[in-house]
Amino acid sequence: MTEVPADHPRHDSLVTRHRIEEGVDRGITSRQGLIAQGRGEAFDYLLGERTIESADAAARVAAAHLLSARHPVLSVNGNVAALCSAEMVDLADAVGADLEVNLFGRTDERVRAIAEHLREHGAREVKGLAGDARIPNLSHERAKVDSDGIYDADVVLVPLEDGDRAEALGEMNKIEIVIDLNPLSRSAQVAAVPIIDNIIRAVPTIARHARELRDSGADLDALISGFDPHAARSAAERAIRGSTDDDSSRSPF
Ligand code: PTJ
Repeated sequence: MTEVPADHPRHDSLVTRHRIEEGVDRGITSRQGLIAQGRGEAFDYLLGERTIESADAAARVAAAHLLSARHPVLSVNGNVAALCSAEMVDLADAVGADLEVNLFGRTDERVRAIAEHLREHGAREVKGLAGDARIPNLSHERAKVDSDGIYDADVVLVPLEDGDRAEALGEMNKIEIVIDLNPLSRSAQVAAVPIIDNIIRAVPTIARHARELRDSGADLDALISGFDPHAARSAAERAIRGSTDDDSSRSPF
């Protein structure tokens, strides 16, 4: 890897790119994942590479959903594994969720490589290898899920996919939490809780909120019922467009 000087103005973004490249070299991330990274990076640049107030609020509501769930599952694809395996394992621990590998470009070899990578980062059990159930009305490989994993879940974290799975999961009456830097992505548009933020920042933020909410005995139902996903998406879109209408002026609550 080319050394990136710590004082380079785009240091963090360049290091992140290298992690995706490394993921491709290790057979974890798909080559399409390089393109997805570029799309995300452009939106993050426009957001100012920061967690806006509405995304932090959405992350808190996501934590409340995960803590209240009967069976929460965190879905992991090739980009998520390359960027934040340790953080996903930590979040799963914080909320008592399962981790499940679910891929658009699914091969058994890549599912195994990602599961192994998650175990190297502390995961005890990783689902997704069985693929013994299908999400109805989806024709591609992301439909393949574990019957005792995403298929059974009531709350699913769906990061980094601009696609139709989130809608299909909604049709199964599951609550979807989506992390995506693009507020107009199909997944963010149908999410019960869209978190418009970089996954690198969002996952530790959800875990921090989860631990705070759990320790303080906060009223999770009140937090959940007061959330407006449309307002959260609009606030992010205004922040990206650089509107003078500041993000903080319209709360998602
Ligand atoms: O590993 P696989 O085979 O399941 O494939 C995964 C990818 C990501 C290649 C696949 O799901 C895909 O093609 O995704 P898209 O359609 O490019 O969508 C990715 C979405 O994630 C886009 O809306 C990006 O803006 C967003 N995104 C990319 N990087 C980040 C991000 N959002 C948050 N944080 C990021 N770091």
